[in-house]
Amino acid sequence: MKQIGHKIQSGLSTRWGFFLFAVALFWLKTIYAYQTKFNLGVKGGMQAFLMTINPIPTTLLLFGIALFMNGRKSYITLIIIDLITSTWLFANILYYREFSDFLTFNLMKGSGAVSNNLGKSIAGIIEYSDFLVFADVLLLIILLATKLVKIDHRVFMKRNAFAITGLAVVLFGANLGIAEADRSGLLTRTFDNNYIVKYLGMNAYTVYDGVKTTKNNAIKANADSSSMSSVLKYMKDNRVSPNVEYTGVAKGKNVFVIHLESFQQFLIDYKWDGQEVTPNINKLYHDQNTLSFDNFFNQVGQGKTADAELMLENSLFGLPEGAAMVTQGTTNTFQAAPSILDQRGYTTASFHGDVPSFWNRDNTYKSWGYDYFFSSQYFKEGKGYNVGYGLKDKIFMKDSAQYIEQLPQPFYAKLITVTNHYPYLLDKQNQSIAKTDTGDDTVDGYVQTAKYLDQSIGEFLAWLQKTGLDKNSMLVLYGDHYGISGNHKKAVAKLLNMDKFTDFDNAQFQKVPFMVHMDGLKGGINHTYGGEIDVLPTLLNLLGVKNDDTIQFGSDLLAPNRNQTVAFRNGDFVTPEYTKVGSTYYDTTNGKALTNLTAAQKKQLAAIGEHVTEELSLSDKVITGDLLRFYTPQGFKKPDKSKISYKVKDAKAKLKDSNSKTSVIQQNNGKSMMDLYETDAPELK
Ligand code: GP9
Ligand code: MN
Repeated sequence: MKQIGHKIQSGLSTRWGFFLFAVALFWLKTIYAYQTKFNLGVKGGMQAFLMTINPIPTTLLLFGIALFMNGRKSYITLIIIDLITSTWLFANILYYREFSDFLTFNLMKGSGAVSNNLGKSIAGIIEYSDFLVFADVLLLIILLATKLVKIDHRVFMKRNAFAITGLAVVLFGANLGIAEADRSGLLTRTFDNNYIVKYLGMNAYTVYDGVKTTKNNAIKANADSSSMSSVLKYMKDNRVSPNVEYTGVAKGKNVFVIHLESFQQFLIDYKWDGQEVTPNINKLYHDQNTLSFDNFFNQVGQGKTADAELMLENSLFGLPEGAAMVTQGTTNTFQAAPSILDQRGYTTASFHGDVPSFWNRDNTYKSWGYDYFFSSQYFKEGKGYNVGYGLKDKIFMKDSAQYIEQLPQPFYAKLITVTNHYPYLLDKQNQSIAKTDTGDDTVDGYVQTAKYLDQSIGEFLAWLQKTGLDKNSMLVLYGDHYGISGNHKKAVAKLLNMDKFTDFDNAQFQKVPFMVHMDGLKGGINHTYGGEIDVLPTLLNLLGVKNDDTIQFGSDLLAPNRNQTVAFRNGDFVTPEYTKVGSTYYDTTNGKALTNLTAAQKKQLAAIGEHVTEELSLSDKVITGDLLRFYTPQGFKKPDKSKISYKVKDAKAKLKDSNSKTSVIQQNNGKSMMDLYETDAPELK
C-alpha cells in the first residue's frame, strides 16, 4: 500500500505526471459541471460521447502552454491557467442559472451597464457546490505547498511540449469533424449556444464567440445602403394589411404600456391557496372591452427584458446573443414607437424603478426618441422600498402617477414593473398568499410576487378610473418572458398538475399575456398565434398611424390573413399546427411528437423553418449592420438626441414649462389628483 502511495507521489513529482493529473482533474470537474450545473439537453450516444470528450482538447492546449516553460515558472503558469479557466467556468455556471445561456463577449462588453444588478442577483443564486469547480486548483496548490508533490526541475523537452499542442489541435479537429457530421452548420447557422458547448465545449465556445464579436464589428463597417435591398424585398413579400375594422379606434388616446415582469400566461385564472393569484389582471383579461390573446408568446433571447422592449417598440428581434439595447442601443438608428408617436404630438415617457443604466436604457431610450425616462433617480427612497432590481411595484406605480398627471396629453407611457423578478423575494408584510409547495425554492415564491404585482396593477387601475384617465386612454399589458425556466420541469409539472412536463410543454409554456383594453373597444379572447414582434404593428393600427413602409418584422395581430408562425430566438417555432423544439417536431394540437413525417409535411416544415431563419437573420442584419441609417420611412424624423435629457433637474423644468392645458393636473384646475391614489403598501403608511 505504502509502495503504491510512493509510486503515485513520485509519478506526480514529474512534469508529465503533474501535467496529466491537472488535465484529468479539470476534465472530470468540467463533466461534473456539465452534468449538474447546465442543462445541455444531451440526446443520444453521439452527443453524450462528444460532451464527455470535448473538454480534453482545449484543456490540453491551454494547460500545455505551461510545458514550454521550466521549473517553478512552469508550475505557477499551470496553476494560473487552471485558475482562470475555472473562474470562467464558475462565472458561466452562475450566469447560466439565471439566464439559461453562456457568457458572451458582447454581454461582457456591455457589462458596465448590467453588472450593477447582476451582482445583486448573483448573491442570491450562488450555491455552495458551485465552489467545487475550484477544488482541483486548491488540491494542486496544497500538494505543491506541502511538498507532497515536488517540483520537477529537469528541463522539459520542447519537442514534447509541441507534441501536446499538436495532439490538442488534432483532437479538436476530430471533435469538430464528428460534431459537424452529427449536426451540420453547427458554427455557421446555429441560434443556440447550448449546442456549441455540448458539442465543442465551453472554451471552444468562448473562442468562437470572440471571433464572432470581431466579425460583427466588421459587418457594421462594411454595410451600406445596398444591404437594405434584401430586407426591403422581405418586407414587400411579407407585409400584411392590418385589420381595417380596428384602424384608428384609439386615435389620439393616451397609451399606457404596462410591462408585467416575468409574467406568464399560465397565471391567468390560476388558483392557489384557495384564491385567484391575479384577480385584477384576470378581470381585465375577461373584460368585454379587452382584446386578450391566449396564444401570444414571448420571443426573447439572452436580452430578456431588453429583448422584449426592443421587439415591442421596434418590431425587430433581439440578437442571438447579448442585448442589442446594450451593444447597439447607443449608436444605431431606430424607428421606434416613441419617435413615431412623438411626431404625432405625443409626449413619450418610460418609467422604471431601477437604475437608469440597466440594459443601457438611459442611452437607448434617446435613440428611440423617449422624451422622458423616469428611473430610480426620480423616486423617493425609503426603508424597505426596494427589493431585487428596484422599487417595489406598489410604490413604483404610485410614484409614477405623480409624473403621469404632469405629462401633456396625449401621452405614451410605458411602466416597467420589476418585483415579480427572479428570485421572487418579498418581505412578510407584503405577502398575501402562501408559497406553492413544489419544493423548488426558485419556483415557490413566484405566486407571491405575481400576486403583489397584480395588486399594484389593481391600485393603479383604480386611480385611472377615479381620475377619469381611463376614459381617454388605451391600456396595453404584456408579460415580457418566462418567470420559471425550463430547468424546473418537475416543479412546473406539479404547479400545472401534469404527470410530466415535456420539451413541447415548455415551448407552450412560453406564452405570456398580451391585452389591449379601452372603453368601447370590441374585445374578446383572440386565438391567433403571435408574439412580441407583432405588438408594434398592432398598436399602430389601433392608433391609426399609417404603417406601410416601415421596417417591422411583425404583423397586426388582428389582421385576418396573417402568418401565424411564431419564431423563437433559437430558431425553434410554434404554429397552430406544428411546434419545433431542437430537432423534434410536434403536433401543436395534441403535443405528440411527429415521428413519421410525410413528404408533404417535410416540405411544409422545411418551408416554415426557412421562413423563421430568414426573418431572424434579416432582423439581425438590420441591427448588426445598423441598416436603418440607410432607410427612412416617409415623414419619419430621426429624434434629435442632443435635445433629450433624462437629468432629473432638466426633466422637472421641462414638465413645468410644458405644463400646458393638456396635463391631468391642468385640466383639474392646477390641482394634483394624487390624493385619489390609494395603496395599501405598508412601507408608505
Ligand atoms: C432590470 C429589469 C430586469 O432593470 O428590467 O431585467 P431582466 O432580468 O428581466 O432582463
Ligand atoms: Mn424581465
